[in-house]
Amino acid sequence: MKVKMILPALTEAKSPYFRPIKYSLFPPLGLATLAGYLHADDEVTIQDEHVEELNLTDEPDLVVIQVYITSARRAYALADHYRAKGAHVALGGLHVTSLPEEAARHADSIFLGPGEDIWPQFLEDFRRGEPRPLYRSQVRTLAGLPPIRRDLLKQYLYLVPNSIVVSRGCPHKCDFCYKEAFFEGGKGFYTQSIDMALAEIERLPGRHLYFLDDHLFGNASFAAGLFDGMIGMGRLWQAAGTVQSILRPGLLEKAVDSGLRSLFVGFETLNANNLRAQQKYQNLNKDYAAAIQRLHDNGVMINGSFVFGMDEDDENVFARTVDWAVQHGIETATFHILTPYPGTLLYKRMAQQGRILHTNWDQYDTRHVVFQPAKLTPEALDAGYWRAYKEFYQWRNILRGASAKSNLKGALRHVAYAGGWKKFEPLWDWVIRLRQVNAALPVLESILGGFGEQAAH
Ligand code: B12
Ligand code: SF4
Repeated sequence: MKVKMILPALTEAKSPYFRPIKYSLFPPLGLATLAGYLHADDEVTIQDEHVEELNLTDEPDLVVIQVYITSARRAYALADHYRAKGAHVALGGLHVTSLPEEAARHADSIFLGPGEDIWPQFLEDFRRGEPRPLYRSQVRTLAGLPPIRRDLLKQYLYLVPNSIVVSRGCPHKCDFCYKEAFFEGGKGFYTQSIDMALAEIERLPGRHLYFLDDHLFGNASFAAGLFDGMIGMGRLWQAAGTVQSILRPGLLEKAVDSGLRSLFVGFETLNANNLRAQQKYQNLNKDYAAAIQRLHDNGVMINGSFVFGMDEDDENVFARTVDWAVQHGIETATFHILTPYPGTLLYKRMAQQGRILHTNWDQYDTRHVVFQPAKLTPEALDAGYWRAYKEFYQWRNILRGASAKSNLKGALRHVAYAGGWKKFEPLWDWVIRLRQVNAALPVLESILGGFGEQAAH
């Protein structure tokens, strides 16, 4: 059987919003996971439109497309193309789960929720000639997951080929998050066994790892066991975690001992009423400054995530947030415009209040205003968002952030990481065009490793 798996690029691929370095970070791990269930004699290709031109002249029997909200329009065009050629088209992923009726118009089979139970079931039906139009995930487990087909990924096209996921979902329920919609009807948070996760890590070459788990620290005993098992492996790794988990005594230290060097932290907002409204209770009354201090004392750099446009946000929120982040020496920041993804509680609330401005999914990318803010105009929110990025990454502020570090090595690392990510984008574009992005991995490893120095802890 000939199987073609596609990760379409967001529809704005040719627009100024397409940042080659951002989209050359991680290979399509979800598709490689699904490919693990195919037979050894199936002919399989995975194509990722973020990093390569798609070949659309082939004649596969089965086409599998992963659909995100911002790539939905492109995904549907590709689906229509292959259906016209007679292929069976399977659509799955977050957007299909949120809006199954929309996706079903372009597919022979649609898949709701994670793929580990429904995908093998579909493959059996398909091989028997009896595929169903709809599969809905119910059994949530990562036990017995076949090895991920990393051999099908063009690793050299990515800065971070070693991305890894050892859990699914998250124990929390923030109302703007995709998570509740995607995991509806079953468990919303579950992990692999520690042994299985360690075996997967052992299989990955080199030093650097990036855990893409929503909340790697979400199950403290799993995380502690994992980190204990990784001590001595010589890894350098990055991941995402919550303020709450950073403050938990002991866990962060284990993570650092096993190679944690940079953490994406969802601060989201500095306003407690916003946190309450978004049901982000795990951040409420948590000492953000203490969490930052703990990370920095342990030699861990921070990518702070902030969301603009919540109901308490007014014209002051942008400058206040940037100033706070710089003052606390946060190395890199990711700003988002609040985005009500369909299927989320936030979307329902906004729709009930008549505040959804349009449903052009191309613009649901956290860089466009798609709803009516409470204390700002859409134009002011848009302008403030871009201003925040510009100001945070001004050299003046990068240097000010670096000066918050207690030693020269820390300050240099701050400048190299923040500057390397945002200030050298034309250089990144050039490296990507030469298809040499993976060659920059040793530079990233050197910065993460504190230029060869162990973390302070
Ligand atoms: C890595 C990542 C990226 C990477 C790479 C994406 C990739 N290679 O898959 C990059 C940097 C390119 C990226 C870009 C963007 N991302 Co992103 N990204 C992620 C992240 C952190 C991890 C994805 C991942 O690898 N998961 C692990 C694998 C194993 O799971 P999976 O991919 O979901 O696949 C499973 C299921 O979805 C399902 N499945 C998927 N497809 C199919 C198909 C079939 C047929 C079947 C049966 C099953 C199935 O089965 C798989 C196994 O269970 C997620 C957060 C998350 N937890 O998912 C955000 C996330 C997907 N990104 C998001 C967003 C908003 C974006 C951007 C718009 C950001 C931006 N402003 O540019 C762009 C849009 C990209 C696009 N093409 O449109 C949102 C998506 C919201 C939505 N409703 O679609 C998420 C959920 C983050 C968030 N919490 O808001 N992203
Ligand atoms: S903590 Fe993060 S991943 Fe978990 S529900 Fe909230 S936003 Fe989603």
